[in-house]
Amino acid sequence: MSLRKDFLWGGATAANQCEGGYDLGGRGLANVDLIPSGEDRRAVFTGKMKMFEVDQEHHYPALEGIDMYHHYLEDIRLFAEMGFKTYRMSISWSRIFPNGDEKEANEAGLAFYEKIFKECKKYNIEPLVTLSHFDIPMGLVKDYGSWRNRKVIDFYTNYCKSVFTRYKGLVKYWLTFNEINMLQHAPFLAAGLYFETGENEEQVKYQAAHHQLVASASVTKIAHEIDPENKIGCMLAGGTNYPYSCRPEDYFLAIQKDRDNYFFIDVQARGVYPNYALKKLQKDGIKVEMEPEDTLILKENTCDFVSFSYYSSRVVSANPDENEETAANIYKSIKNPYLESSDFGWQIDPLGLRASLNVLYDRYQKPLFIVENGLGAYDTPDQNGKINDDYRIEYIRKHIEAFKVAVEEDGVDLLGYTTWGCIDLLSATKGEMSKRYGFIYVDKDDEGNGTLKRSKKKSFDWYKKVIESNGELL
Ligand code: BGP
Repeated sequence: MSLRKDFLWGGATAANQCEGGYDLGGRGLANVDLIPSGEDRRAVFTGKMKMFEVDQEHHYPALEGIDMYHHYLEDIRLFAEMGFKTYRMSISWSRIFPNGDEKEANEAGLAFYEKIFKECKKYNIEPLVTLSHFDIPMGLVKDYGSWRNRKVIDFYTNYCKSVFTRYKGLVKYWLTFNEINMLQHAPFLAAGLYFETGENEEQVKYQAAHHQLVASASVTKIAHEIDPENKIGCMLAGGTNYPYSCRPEDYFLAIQKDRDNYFFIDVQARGVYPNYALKKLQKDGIKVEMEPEDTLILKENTCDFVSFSYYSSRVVSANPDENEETAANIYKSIKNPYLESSDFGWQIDPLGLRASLNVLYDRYQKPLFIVENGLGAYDTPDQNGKINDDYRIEYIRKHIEAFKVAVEEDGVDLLGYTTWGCIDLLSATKGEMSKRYGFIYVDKDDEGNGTLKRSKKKSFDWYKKVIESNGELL
């Protein structure tokens, strides 16, 4: 078995990290607009610090992004030149429903994405659209407490119904929530949740998670009704947990940590709360309020495919002395002595991608889609202004080799691969430009200065050949 003939090669972005135009076309403010760069960033995205308005003291990088709002024609043309078969992007919810609770969608917002999807179609690029990539209208955060409130299910459903209807025939691949398990680690970023002092955070998070899970299943049903061609995916922040040693305690802790992440996907892909989760909630005294119809909605509307991001594996240890930590996406991991790290301390583990594909396929038996993978690095132009990013080529090449073996030797069913940040964009963890992932360089720095000019890096031509040869020329 080799890669499918129609394997979906491409790249991925998210509105809040590249779009900008935050107050144009009638768009309302979103949670992600209000996450500043700098010292306060982590406190805000974990929900410990409340920020409800744009103020003078902070720099909010998402307000401008890389101004794709005005550059999308040029950007999509460059993606087409690389031969993209798919382009993963997200719709900014508050562009369609500025406050979140309106009855009617904002026409200017709908028209904006229609132009993007039509542009993709022109080049035979299949859009893969995330309905909520770390975003929710601030109106729903302020007036309803975000996903802790059951009413938000209806607002999200209404939003999804509007876009499924409007883009019927233009879009068929959808993801309901980006990295849904990030709700546990970055609740304001992932779900617009903030906490009052003394509040039981776990209780709030699991209640909000339940609402997202029901919302995800409900819109899966609607998407299929509107167009049976629609394919709806769930999306996991992936990366298996390795035990630090072969001590049974370490191995069991790794199982438990994996379950914290798989919980969401277990519900979305299998349609029921797993026993381990029900027992954990009971043990921790968490009471999730559910309506009688929820069980059936979840059961009858599981996802069509399982997508995930993969940057690295993680390590856990039951021994508190073994705790030399390293950055690994939004939450940390113990350092793995067998792996090298990126400029930002994220450990590099291509075999871990093959492992994740196997674990996920064994667990769910659904088609998989790698929707984020890539190397965030500092790029320095040479004397001619060119970025020779051999390190990025090397990283991506090794990960492609790993997923090809998972398909060819292990029999995993893989729909496609979209590298993260195919064009340089803002980092989610840092809110800065200098952590770059792209095949396309964007002239902009961490303070927001630059011409926004786009230029091709060395990896641009390399990835083009990879796609042309369906992964044979690496
Ligand atoms: C994932 C997010 C992306 C992206 C990526 C890389 O968690 O889904 O939005 O940003 O991580 O993270 P960073 O940008 O911090 O390097």
